Amino acid sequence: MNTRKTDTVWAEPYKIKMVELLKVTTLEDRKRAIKGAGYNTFLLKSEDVYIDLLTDSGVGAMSDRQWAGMMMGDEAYAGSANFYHMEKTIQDYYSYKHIVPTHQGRGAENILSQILVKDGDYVPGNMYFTTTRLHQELAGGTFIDVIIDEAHDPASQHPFKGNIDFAKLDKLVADVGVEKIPYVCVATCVNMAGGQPISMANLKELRVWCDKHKIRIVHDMTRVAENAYFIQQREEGYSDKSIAEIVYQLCELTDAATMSSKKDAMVNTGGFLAMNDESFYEKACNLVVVYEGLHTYGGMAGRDMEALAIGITESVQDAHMHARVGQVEYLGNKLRARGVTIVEPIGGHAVFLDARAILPHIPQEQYPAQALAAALYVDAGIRVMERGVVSAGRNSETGENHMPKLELVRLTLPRRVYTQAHMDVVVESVCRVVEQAASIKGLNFTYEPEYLRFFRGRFEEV
Ligand code: PM9
Repeated sequence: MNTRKTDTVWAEPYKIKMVELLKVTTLEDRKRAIKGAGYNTFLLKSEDVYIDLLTDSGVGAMSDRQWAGMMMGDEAYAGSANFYHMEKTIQDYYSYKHIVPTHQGRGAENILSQILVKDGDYVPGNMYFTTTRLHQELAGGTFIDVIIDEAHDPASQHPFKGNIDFAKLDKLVADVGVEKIPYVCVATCVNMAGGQPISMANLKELRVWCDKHKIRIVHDMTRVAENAYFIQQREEGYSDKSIAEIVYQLCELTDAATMSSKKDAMVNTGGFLAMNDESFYEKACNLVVVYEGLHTYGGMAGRDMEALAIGITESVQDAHMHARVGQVEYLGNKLRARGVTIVEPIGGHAVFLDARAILPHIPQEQYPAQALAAALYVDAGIRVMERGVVSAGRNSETGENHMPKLELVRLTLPRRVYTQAHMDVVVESVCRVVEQAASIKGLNFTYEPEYLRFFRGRFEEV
């Protein structure tokens, strides 16, 4: 089945074979749970959650084919048959020649940064991602944001908010020189911008720019298929191309990639570093055995590599992606129609609430998005995630808080997991919380971890 711009119906191209029962909690239970979790939704127990929209990472529903593949796991220490199947699938669908498996995306980021980033380097990218930037910094680099300004404006309707601003790249070259720029990091469907795509035209222009300056392009391809869907729907000249063709073209324009397969590719764990360059591959093989495992498993079980190979083929099906993004749009459109301020346009993996607009009485120093995420959990047991000043962390040199323009709460949809009725429950709960927004209080840290503080930080009400 093929889907094109004109199709408005996005019914799921699958039926449900097994279900997982949910626990319903009381308001008192939830108040107790969020206080015990220090107002951090990452510290809640999953059994206390009704609808879990914390993340789309590792929480998708695998297909019967993927589960069948799990039974074909070849758990040999070296040379597992599943590795070769996965390697061939990545080469065929994503174009990269060499593949180094890792336990998840940040494993690939660690190896990449250790090989390519030197002390004093600058790594430009289309907006930061938490783990990606940290690995660049730990390797001695400094992240430089070169995304277009529209990406920092939640109300902007720009169809490709993930685009690179070449004036910002040129300025960086003029300021520090090309020798201090090991690569440009390009994410497809930029997570922290609200799941916003980069256009093919912008990536082609980047290819020309990077060839001119002899700088590599490293692709964070965690949500490449969602990006391809938006290109098919929005960009001139792509409406007749399949998602699979667009995904391949996007990857072909880049030199290397890091992948967290827990998202697009619908497996519970896994990732990889991929590249075309032989000597880079040799260095990555040297490091993967230190940090992850042998180069033919890199921290993944054989069965997980098999499920990943199958998941990649399912992730690029047009009907799958139409239903996937269709469900996110269903939720976003309903919230917008009820007057809730969300990031525009609606993204690929999540609907993002604009916490600044919803809680104007809470200053950014009191973590409005963190407070809104906690309040949403208390209302109906729906778990979401802060994506604002807490996630942004501190400047590694000055120790000052990064103060991002985007102060957001992310309602992230796991793939193939929840129904339209669940989305309706979410809409009702968000609207209730927004109506009572004036009663939500700001937060202060009571414990702030050194790295990636949003995962384990604890708070109290102001
Ligand atoms: N993303 C997410 O929920 C899970 C961890 S942060 C809460 O959005 C990108 C664009 C990601 C990403 C993870 C990683 C790291 C890299 N790039 O989590 O290590 O969205 O597999 O991947 C999360 P791993």
